Amino acid sequence: MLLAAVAPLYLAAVAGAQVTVYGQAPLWQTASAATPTASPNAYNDTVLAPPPVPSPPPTTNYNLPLLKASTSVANLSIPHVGGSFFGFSIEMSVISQVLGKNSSLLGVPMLNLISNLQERSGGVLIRLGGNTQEFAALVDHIDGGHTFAKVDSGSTQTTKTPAVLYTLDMFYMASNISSMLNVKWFLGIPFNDTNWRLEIAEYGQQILGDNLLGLQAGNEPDFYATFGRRNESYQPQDYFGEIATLIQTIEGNPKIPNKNMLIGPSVATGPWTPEQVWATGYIDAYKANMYCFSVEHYPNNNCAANFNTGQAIIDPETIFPDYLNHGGVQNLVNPYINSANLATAAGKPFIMFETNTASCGGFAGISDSYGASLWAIDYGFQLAFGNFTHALLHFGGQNAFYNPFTAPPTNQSTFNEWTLGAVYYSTLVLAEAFGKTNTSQVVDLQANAASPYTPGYAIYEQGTLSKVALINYISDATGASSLLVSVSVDTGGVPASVRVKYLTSDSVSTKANIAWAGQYFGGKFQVDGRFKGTLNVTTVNCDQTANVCRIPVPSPGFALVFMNSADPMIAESQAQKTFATTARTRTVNTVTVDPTVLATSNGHSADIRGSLGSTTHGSISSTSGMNSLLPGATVLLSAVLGAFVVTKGFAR
Ligand SMILES: *[C@@H]1O[C@H](CO)[C@@H](O)[C@H](O)[C@H]1NC(C)=O
Ligand SMILES: *[C@@H]1O[C@H](CO)[C@@H](O)[C@H](O)[C@H]1NC(C)=O
Ligand SMILES: *[C@@H]1O[C@H](CO)[C@@H](O)[C@H](O)[C@H]1NC(C)=O
Ligand SMILES: *[C@@H]1O[C@H](CO)[C@@H](O)[C@H](O)[C@H]1NC(C)=O
Ligand SMILES: *[C@@H]1O[C@H](CO)[C@@H](O)[C@H](O)[C@H]1NC(C)=O
Ligand SMILES: *[C@@H]1O[C@H](CO)[C@@H](O)[C@H](O)[C@H]1NC(C)=O
Ligand SMILES: *[C@@H]1O[C@H](CO)[C@@H](O)[C@H](O)[C@H]1NC(C)=O
Ligand SMILES: *[C@@H]1O[C@H](CO)[C@@H](O)[C@H](O)[C@H]1NC(C)=O
Ligand SMILES: *[C@@H]1O[C@H](CO)[C@@H](O)[C@H](O)[C@H]1NC(C)=O
Ligand SMILES: CC(=O)N[C@H]1CO[C@H](CO)[C@@H](O)[C@@H]1O
Repeated sequence: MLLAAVAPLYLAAVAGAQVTVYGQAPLWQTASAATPTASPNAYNDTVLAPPPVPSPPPTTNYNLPLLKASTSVANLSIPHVGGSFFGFSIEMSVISQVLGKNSSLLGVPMLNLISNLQERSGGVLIRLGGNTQEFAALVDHIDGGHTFAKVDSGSTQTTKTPAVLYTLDMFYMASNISSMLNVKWFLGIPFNDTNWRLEIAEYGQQILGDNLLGLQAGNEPDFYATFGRRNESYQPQDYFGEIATLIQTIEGNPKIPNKNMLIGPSVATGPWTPEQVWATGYIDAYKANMYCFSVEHYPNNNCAANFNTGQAIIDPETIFPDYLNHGGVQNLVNPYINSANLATAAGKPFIMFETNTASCGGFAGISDSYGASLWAIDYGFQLAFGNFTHALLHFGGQNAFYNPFTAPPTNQSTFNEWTLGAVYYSTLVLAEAFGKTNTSQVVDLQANAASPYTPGYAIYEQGTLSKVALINYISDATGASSLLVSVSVDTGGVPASVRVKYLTSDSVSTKANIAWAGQYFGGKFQVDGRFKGTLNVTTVNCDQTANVCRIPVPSPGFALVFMNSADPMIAESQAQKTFATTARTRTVNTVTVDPTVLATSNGHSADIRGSLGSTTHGSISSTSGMNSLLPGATVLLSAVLGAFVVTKGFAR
């Protein structure tokens, strides 16, 4: 497994706006020059069978009566959601696979993909961290021009984790990206040592300045005891006490001028609920020191398959339907609504700091499918409706199925380009839906008699009905399950016509053939981060006499209906700012990690079994969304590659 792997297409940023580009495959050289045989998960071709049409099927023609003014709408979310709602979370051990080898070799497709989001949202939030932040260590130098490397952390505990080594250049990478695009960053303070290693805070603030928004104070602390990072008695009160000493240490450190940008508690809702942390007085005690409050959660996990934990391996086909209905995302968000409203009352953002389709890398055929695009759209809207201010989709590198985008395997970097994940399209959709004003609000319309297969949302911007979002989770090539949604508006009625952008594909199972308003990025190894094809925005004429716009939604399908034909998002297509790729060099990656190091990292079977056996507290995940997906199962929750966790329980 490549760890400090090299992203293949690189951009060298030099002073000013001028850029020099390296590592681009010549445009005439097609991917067919080398069809890869070995297939890390990020490039896996598994295509599942779509679930059958539900029986009985939901009504296909339904009415959606809407209110024009936000003031009349019950249960509308807080009024400051923006197009940057979805951001990204990059596991510290795979930063070089996503952003680039170093600050002078940044991935060009990555820059283009972020540029497309910025064009719609005004800015993009990225977190560098995850479980691997806990043992990460700043070093003076790494050979070969590398910014990252890995070593065995030397821990003999069950949580043995390969330590990420990084140089100061990590901060310059982030800073260089922010000099080209409006990207704001989150970093994480390592919690393996309560004598507090604070270099990441010192240099982060010094080098990133205002582009650093916050510093995570603990990553899934509810699993620290499970992983052996703390002893068995570790409880929310102990975590509370550690934050007090952290704040005290920061107060006394002149190299950390901004003392009030912490982020917590980032519980996984595994052993602890957020409420157990709030019960310590956490919010009132620390809100002055916080940038935001946070949680992390995944709906399921694939640890058994990807890390050989000894648990039953889940067949993706059997759980695919769990991702293709609205109840799944409601169950994921409901446990956090109380917390979101507490954060709002404290005047702070509330962020889902790390999430995706499933921890331990996601599921083949699910995480990279059009079904996952629909699921992430529904989940994103539901999180915003539940008063989250942002959600960060996690990157796990080449061994994960769920990445929003992935560089090619390093040894193919001279001829293959990048691979887009289905959930990247969801980030584009939400960016357009919420727009640039940071005043959007969303409401779950409980559409179609609350049919779980046909959810709908209304988006209000600056107090007025702006857009309607319609999902059809049903795959039905016959067309019999296509929807015709009759939208009406109270005050003033419907406009003469509305514009509609569709996210299309053939079935929920497909992965390459996905398009947003007619445009796409291409299939595996075909992505340079720029849209291909022509923008196609559909006009639907409305019947103003009858006060109705009839919006078709294919099966499966997603439609974003723009109620105002002058909405600037209608014309959004390729970002104006692109990063061209015109030159070529071979980059040879020499940093690899001994597979046995990873095998003994905190995801390994023996370790997981060991901690399962010794976990004595926790097991409270009955409130988690995962429960609805995995009734009766023993569940492993949480992060990515080599990072997880355990909640016992759910015995039938
Ligand atoms: C790339 O590396 C993988 C794993 O080492 C190997 O199986 C594959 O053949 C290599 N591909 C090329 C084109 O060298
Ligand atoms: C794709 O992933 C599935 C599930 O992990 C695996 O069984 C299959 O072998 C993979 N395919 C390739 C070509 O690696
Ligand atoms: C508002 O939320 C409450 C509580 O969840 C629910 O009972 C009610 O039906 C919702 N009202 C509307 C109009 O959606
Ligand atoms: C979100 O916050 C708004 C404003 O405080 C509130 O009216 C609404 O009920 C909250 N939503 C939920 C789901 O609690
Ligand atoms: C909206 O929020 C984003 C991200 O927080 C920020 O980059 C952007 O400048 C904001 N836009 C406005 C108009 O305030
Ligand atoms: C924490 O991690 C660092 C870097 O891997 C290591 O040097 C240090 O010894 C660790 N501290 C403890 C208390 O384990
Ligand atoms: C980045 O890597 C390239 C290629 O190895 C090297 O030439 C360059 O000096 C490195 N840049 C930094 C800032 O380390
Ligand atoms: C667990 O760790 C805490 C804090 O270091 C310590 O006070 C306590 O005695 C330890 N408990 C056990 C059972 O080792
Ligand atoms: C534009 O999109 C609509 C809706 O998906 C489709 O029916 C139509 O064929 C598309 N037009 C073109 C030129 O692709
Ligand atoms: C704007 C910025 O942060 N530029 C940095 C890009 O990275 C180089 C190191 O490779 C730094 O020297 C620059 O300061």
